[in-house]
Amino acid sequence: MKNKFLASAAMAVSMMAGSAYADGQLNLVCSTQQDWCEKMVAEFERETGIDVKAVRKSTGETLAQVRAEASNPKIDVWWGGTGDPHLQAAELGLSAQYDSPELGNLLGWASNMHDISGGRTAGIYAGALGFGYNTEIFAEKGLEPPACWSDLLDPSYEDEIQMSNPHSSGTAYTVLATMTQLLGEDEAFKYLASLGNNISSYTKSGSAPGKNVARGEAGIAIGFQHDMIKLAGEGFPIMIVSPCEGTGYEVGSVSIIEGAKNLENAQKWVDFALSAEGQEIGAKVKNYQVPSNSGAAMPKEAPDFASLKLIDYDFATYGSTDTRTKLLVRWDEEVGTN
Ligand code: S7P
Repeated sequence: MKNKFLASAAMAVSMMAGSAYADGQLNLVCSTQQDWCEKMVAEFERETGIDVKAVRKSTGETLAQVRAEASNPKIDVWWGGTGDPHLQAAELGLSAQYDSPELGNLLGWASNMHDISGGRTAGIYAGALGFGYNTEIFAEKGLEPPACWSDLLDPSYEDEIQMSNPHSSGTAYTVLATMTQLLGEDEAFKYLASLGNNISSYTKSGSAPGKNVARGEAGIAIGFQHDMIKLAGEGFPIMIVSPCEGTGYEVGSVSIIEGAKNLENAQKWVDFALSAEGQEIGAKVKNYQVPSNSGAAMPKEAPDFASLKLIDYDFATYGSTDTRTKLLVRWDEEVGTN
């Protein structure tokens, strides 16, 4: 792998000498945590000599930018973030088809994203939804820890819960899609509207509720378990719960943007992001998603998917424009944000 990137770097440098300066650049949007984005960029730049301009944005926000810039894309590659908006980008022709040589090394749930998107995205990691509660706040207020999605409706949790906004956040859209798959659409919206009584804030980013709960600004966060495991590992008083009814999960994905100005460099990024070496960078900065490359080491802190009660998440349906649009419109009409 390393030699391949070194060879690519040499090629990029020689092309830069004789042609466009853009051959040595890459414009990246990361929808992962900032620390993972920075470390990936540093390693990729070191391996390839390509100069990466990176910015971190939530998943829904990135999809909105990619849609707005369709006729003149500013982003070359979109790395990370929940798979549904990547699938929607693929369906809308906003991402480019690419068959990385690493595809054969991916686990089935990750290559499935490539298959259902017509080759326009691929899975890089998986993460399961759950909740985290602040053990100090719970002890102080004498609250009972939640075990199930249904427990979150308990009036004792009034204004104690935070989740993100499904328009900006892929995490919250995964919650919306998960509840729809668990309860059926009408019941899911009844549930989410009741849950709204206990929500103190709908944040823009999916990882913000966990961070706020860790700092004692709220009692319960709904989000990805790996984000809250990281906070617990850093010493914050947060306990992670996997809901008793079962839970949904994401397949974090990577997509090259259609019309990317630095296409070859974008392909090199995808190869790196799908490689075992590239995926092992996450755990070095305490990001504990499950890697999609079968050769990548599993972080020991990652939730054990085999022991979780996971729903059979229907990515083709919940990543489609029709379903995503319908659920988000219904969210605005029946839940909204406060
Ligand atoms: O923090 C990592 C992570 O949980 O964030 C991604 C998320 O979609 C991006 O945040 P938004 O919810 O704000 O869109 C996940 O893919 C990833 O596991």
